[in-house]
Amino acid sequence: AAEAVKTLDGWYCLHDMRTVDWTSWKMASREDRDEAIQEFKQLLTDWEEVEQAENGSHVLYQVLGHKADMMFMILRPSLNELTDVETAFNKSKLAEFLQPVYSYVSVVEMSQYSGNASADDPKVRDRLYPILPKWEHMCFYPMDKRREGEENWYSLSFKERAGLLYEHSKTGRQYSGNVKQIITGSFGFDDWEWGVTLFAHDALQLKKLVYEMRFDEVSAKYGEFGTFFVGNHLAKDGLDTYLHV
Ligand code: 76R
Repeated sequence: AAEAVKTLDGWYCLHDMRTVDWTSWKMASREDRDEAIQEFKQLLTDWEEVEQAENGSHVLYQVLGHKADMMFMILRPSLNELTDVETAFNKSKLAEFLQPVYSYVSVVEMSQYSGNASADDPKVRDRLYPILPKWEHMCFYPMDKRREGEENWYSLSFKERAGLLYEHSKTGRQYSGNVKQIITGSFGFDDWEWGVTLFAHDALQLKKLVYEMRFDEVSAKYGEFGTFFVGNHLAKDGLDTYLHV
């Protein structure tokens, strides 16, 4: 067998997509809507405190298209804490007006193809336990590495895979400062092998990076992709406007 790469793993991650049931939201009384918004803001304030204490992080984006309306990405030190966040949110009043449409469970991952990064290195810690950027745009999609006939990532040698990922990282680094990527591993946790989360100030940078990477051998030959979600940052103080009917 080819040798599996060692990984460093950080915070656990939940991507949670919901659509808003605008019909029942409009039918609710003004008091009920206000109460739902206030309670949700309090939940976000609680999560902000967790983030300030560097015990996790979260972001909320407003999704375009019919796949979802809201996209949460939440990071916590354990699956248990992640479940607690999910459950608290599900019990909230706002959640009564939201339909869960997609979710993805994974853990922040750094693969160790080039040298041995140490989890004690502050730079490595920032990668494994990231405070998520609140940039204007976010994109999420899950992916696999193909295993079909001659094109089987899992039968390539360590050296071949490391070489292909080195080429991949050269493309990626050209977007440094414009796109921030977080790779999360989901072997054993969810339906695909990795989650890809990208943040950008300019939405076009997301398209350009993903397009350019399609030509890197690792993506061209071995990449298989799931559903894409793209959205705009939704800050706590933008919620009243977003939910105003
Ligand atoms: O960790 C590192 O930064 C070292 C280099 C690196 C690795 C090992 C790296 C850099 N990636 C690595 C691993 Mn990546 N990445 C993706 C996608 O759409 C596609 O074609 C693929 C989705 C994007 C957009 C992206 C971006 N990368 C991985 C792995 C794990 C492979 C394994 O372990 O087998 C996957 C699935 C994956 C997928 N990658 C970068 C980027 C960017 C922008 C960089 C440069 C980061 C920087 O140095 O600033």
